[in-house]
Amino acid sequence: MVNVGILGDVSVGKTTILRLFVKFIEQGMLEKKFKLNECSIVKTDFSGEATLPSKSASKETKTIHPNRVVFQIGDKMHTLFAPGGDNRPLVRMGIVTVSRIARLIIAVFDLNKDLDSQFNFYDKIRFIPKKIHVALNKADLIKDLNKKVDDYKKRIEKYFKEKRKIAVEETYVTVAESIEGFEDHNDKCAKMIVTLVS
Ligand SMILES: Nc1nc2c(ncn2[C@@H]2O[C@H](COP(=O)(O)OP(=O)(O)OP(=O)(O)O)[C@@H](O)[C@H]2O)c(=O)[nH]1
Ligand SMILES: [Mg+2]
Repeated sequence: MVNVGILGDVSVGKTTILRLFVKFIEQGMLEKKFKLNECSIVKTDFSGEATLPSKSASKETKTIHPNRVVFQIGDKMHTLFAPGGDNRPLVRMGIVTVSRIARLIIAVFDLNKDLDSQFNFYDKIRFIPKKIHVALNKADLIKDLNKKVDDYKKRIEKYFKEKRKIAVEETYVTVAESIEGFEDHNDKCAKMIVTLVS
């Protein structure tokens, strides 16, 4: 049983990563693509998702209470937790809880957003395991992807090493949203989770 915490600043795509993974399992894609034993969803909880009052017409939702997906590969059960990234006290409670109960952490970054504001999110979390994994998400929105990935990867590793004494074990470049032409990056996103729990 592995608990995986998916953390990151607001709107980087944590909930979308969870939904993509659920879709992969429900459509039998995990077994097919990664030659795994039988995979199944045990339980999902997306009830902490809410459309917040906002001035814009956007229908985008935010995670208030952590989303949770319990799944099984073969006879092993695992749980993914994705708290919201917002700064509201109620949302922050979820972040603190998840950062303490998860043995494995995926720190998700939005490649299309400035890095310093995203580091700010981690500055506020006291406890993070000494080794983490990084997902650079929204790769579909970036033109010169290799250059951007190199730059973000270096700066993220430096931030965690120097400021937090945390080692980045692996960096994955992902697209969590189902977007035509980026199926390979969807696969990488699902593979990241499979690799972590294996
Ligand atoms: N283009 C693109 N959009 C994405 C990707 N992943 C997520 N999004 C979009 O980004 C927005 C925020 O996604 P969420 O999954 O709700 O982000 P979150 O990190 O869970 O947000 P909070 O829980 O509120 O912190 C949504 O409009 C998603 O459709 C991606 O890989 N590419
Ligand atoms: Mg969310």
